[in-house]
Amino acid sequence: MKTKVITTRRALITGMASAGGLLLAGCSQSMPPTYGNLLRAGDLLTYGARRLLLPEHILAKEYARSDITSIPAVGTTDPGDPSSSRFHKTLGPVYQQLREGGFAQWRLSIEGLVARPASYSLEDLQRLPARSQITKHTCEEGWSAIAEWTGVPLRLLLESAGISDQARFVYSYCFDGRHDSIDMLDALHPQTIVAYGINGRPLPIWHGAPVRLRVETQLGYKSRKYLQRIVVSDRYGPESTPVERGYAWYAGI
Ligand SMILES: Nc1nc2c(c(=O)[nH]1)N[C@H]1C(S)=C(S)[C@@H](COP(=O)(O)O)O[C@H]1N2
Ligand SMILES: [Mo]
Repeated sequence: MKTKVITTRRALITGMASAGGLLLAGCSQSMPPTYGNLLRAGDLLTYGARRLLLPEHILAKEYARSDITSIPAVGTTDPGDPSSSRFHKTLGPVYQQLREGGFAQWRLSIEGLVARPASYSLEDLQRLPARSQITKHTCEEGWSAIAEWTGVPLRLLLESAGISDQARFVYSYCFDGRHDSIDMLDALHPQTIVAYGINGRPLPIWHGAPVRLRVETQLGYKSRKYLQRIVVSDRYGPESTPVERGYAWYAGI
């Protein structure tokens, strides 16, 4: 009996996946890179539906200042704390040093498939045209919070570096080793920013200092804190993404 249920469920999932596949036939841009992994069948449905049915750069709702709520800090709250289980053995000590120097030595590099690799200090980023947005952060664990985020559109950094035609993904490497990636559509989305401010103040350590990503089109865990490097690539990656920890790669909302 048990086997039958599993078989039916599996058939259903496979069926859904192939119906999705049919729907998206010839439209490889609508396939999430995790396609083919049964456990990730949900990625296909949300990713495919979003990429097919919604206009390319639909904006996430923005709120008024009076809607701002308190926001907890979760996941890594200090990548420079050697007593934390999240302390990364090579990146942790680097972060610790950068933090002690007030992040004056910190640089964000833009690398990979770009014509002009670049490296920005916090001050460099703060001199570029900024965008502020009051948005709702929705965590997969069931809470949400509204805050104002200020930073540089990732698009601006990518375009000034000159993205190659082959570029498909943008990787974010973080000081706690929790790396991730988004596709070009989300990377170039006007609300995807490299944020250095929250509610008009510099980003505190627990919210991702000195800068974090804000990816307003997806669940909170895609808004990676403690950015170190941004790498443009033609293939899915990098190592140590949420997929390896059991989360969906695409978490559209
Ligand atoms: N580098 C890194 N980024 C991260 C996390 C993390 O542990 N490490 N946690 C994620 C999760 S699950 C959420 S909900 C948000 C939390 O951001 P906050 O702590 O500023 O509220 O950050 C996301 N980005
Ligand atoms: Mo989260």
